[in-house]
Amino acid sequence: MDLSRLFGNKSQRQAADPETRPDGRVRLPPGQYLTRNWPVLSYESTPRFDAETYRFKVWGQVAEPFELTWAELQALPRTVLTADFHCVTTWSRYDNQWEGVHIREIIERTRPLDSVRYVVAHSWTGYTTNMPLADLNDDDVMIVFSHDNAPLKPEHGGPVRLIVPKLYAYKSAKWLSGLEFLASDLPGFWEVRGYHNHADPWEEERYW
Ligand SMILES: Nc1nc2c(c(=O)[nH]1)N[C@H]1C(S)=C(S)[C@@H](COP(=O)(O)O)O[C@H]1N2
Ligand SMILES: [Mo]
Repeated sequence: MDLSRLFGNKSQRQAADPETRPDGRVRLPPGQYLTRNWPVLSYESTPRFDAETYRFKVWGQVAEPFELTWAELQALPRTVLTADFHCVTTWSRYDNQWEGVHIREIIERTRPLDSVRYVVAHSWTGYTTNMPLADLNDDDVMIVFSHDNAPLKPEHGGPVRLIVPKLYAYKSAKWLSGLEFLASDLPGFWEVRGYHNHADPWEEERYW
């Protein structure tokens, strides 16, 4: 009898549901549960988007501050990436397929000065969220326009949001309008209201 058909062999199990990540951490961070649907969490109501007036701004302590129109932002090189998403309210959603502009496309163009340690992501609603430059400047961080092969829905931050998979999702600003590079830290919307300043899911950095 072929037991692997009953239980699956190890490599098949890992392919279907890997329990550890390449960095050795468990896939599901402590205290999280897995959901297959995608909850909406916004403090503000879903804003309208105007492609004519939209600008993506990059400023602060950078060699080249810049401003892109919607068409210019759309025209940057595109990347597709699959990543897990972890909300501080304890749901996690695996294998989200994101398409958009890799963060390094922005960082290479703006060239943060050596003094930069932090970045604030801004939404056109006024929402902000802060993180160390080192957490933003990572292989899996993107400015995305689509999710699982469909345009990003307005309530999920469409048509453009930030995705920082390795931190709790409040760092993934919806309705992204810009990035501000700073030498010192500037806590954002939730960070001044009791959410942890750093938000590493594997350290359960949820609240103060
Ligand atoms: N502009 C804005 N971005 C935001 C939020 C918000 O309230 N406003 N909520 C954050 C939080 S707490 C989470 S969990 C995720 C939720 O993203 P989703 O609604 O697409 O699931 O968006 C983050 N980005
Ligand atoms: Mo959240």
